[in-house]
Amino acid sequence: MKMIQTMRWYGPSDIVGLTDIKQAGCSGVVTALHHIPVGEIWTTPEIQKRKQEIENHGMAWSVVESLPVHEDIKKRAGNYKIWIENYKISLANLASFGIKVITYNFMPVLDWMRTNLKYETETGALALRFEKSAFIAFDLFLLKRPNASADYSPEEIEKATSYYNNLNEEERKTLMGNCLQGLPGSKDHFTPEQVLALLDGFKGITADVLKENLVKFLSEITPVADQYDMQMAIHPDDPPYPILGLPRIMSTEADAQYIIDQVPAKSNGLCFCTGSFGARPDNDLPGMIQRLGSRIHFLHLRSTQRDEEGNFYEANHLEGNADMFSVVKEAVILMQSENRDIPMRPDHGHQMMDDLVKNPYPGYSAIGRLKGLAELRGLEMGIRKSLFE
Ligand code: DNO
Repeated sequence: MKMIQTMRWYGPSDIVGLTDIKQAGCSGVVTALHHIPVGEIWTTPEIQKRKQEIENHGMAWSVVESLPVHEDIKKRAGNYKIWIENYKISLANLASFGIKVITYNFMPVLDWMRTNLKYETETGALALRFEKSAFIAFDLFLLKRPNASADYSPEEIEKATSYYNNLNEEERKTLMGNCLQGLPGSKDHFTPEQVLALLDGFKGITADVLKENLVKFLSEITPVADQYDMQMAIHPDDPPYPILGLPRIMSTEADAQYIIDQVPAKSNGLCFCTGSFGARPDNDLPGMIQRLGSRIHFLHLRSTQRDEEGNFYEANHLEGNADMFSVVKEAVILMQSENRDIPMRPDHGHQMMDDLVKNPYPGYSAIGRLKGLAELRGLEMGIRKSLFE
């Protein structure tokens, strides 16, 4: 049994194309119909067209990432019933083409968050970084979220203030742009006004409410996913703790266990992202694979390097805080014991060499990801052969 090697492709506008992904040695592609507005139905002609494009390059559309969940569903407000019905139709449409692993997340308003998209590592390659003071400075002085200061300690505010005072105009603009990145796959940015309005819509949605709304959503869609033998894969929160006063509910092993216990449907499972879960020191990644194993439908392999203050950057795939040897070993044992292949993608990569003169989606460089994939693939082969051959 083997990890199915894939890379994410953002579709025709992605400067890292299908020929690149094929040359990287992938058999599968992870993509989404990013041009369809969140909530609308993914129609069969659109799915078929995308699938055909991938197959024309000799690969399979292995995983959808993401079939996004409309904000109304997270709040159970507005037209959420329509969006849920649409979601079910999109699932059935995807299943009719044999596309059955579906990634999504339940992070309100924003997807992943980084303060620096060009953090220089010691080799000169650029990595993504989350720096607490920078983020707090964004929240207090650029976004100007009402009452934001109540969320931080006086020391944190003092550090963020001096961080901000040391930035020049250009650096402030860059920080603002980094924090207001739009959804994955879009090169548009949110405006501060848009984000403030969206945040306002989540007033009164506590972590408990959001959790219950996720459980209700899963109870509604998993019968369809089960019927077509699909695998739902929730992506953990990134970073795995509350930001901008918004609740985050998929940050720990207990969070994952909770939704599995509440919705035991066979299709209900995880996108096990070692970068996101691994940004918290209390998440025991290899142990989580042992305990959540049968629910892991998709692997994102990446490692973060944390410091004591809660800052982190994305390290080389085999370095940083994630014990990638043990992670891959547990994944190999899991696949062998359950007699199944699990799709995997090297999550993100540094911007390096020729990537530096191009403008890839943040984290989705060609060479940096290829390096990560090559290292992970070698690690897997070594472990598999030493254990089973
Ligand atoms: C970032 C990604 C996330 C992920 C979504 C899944 O690079 O890992 O954007 O795709 O959260 O829904």
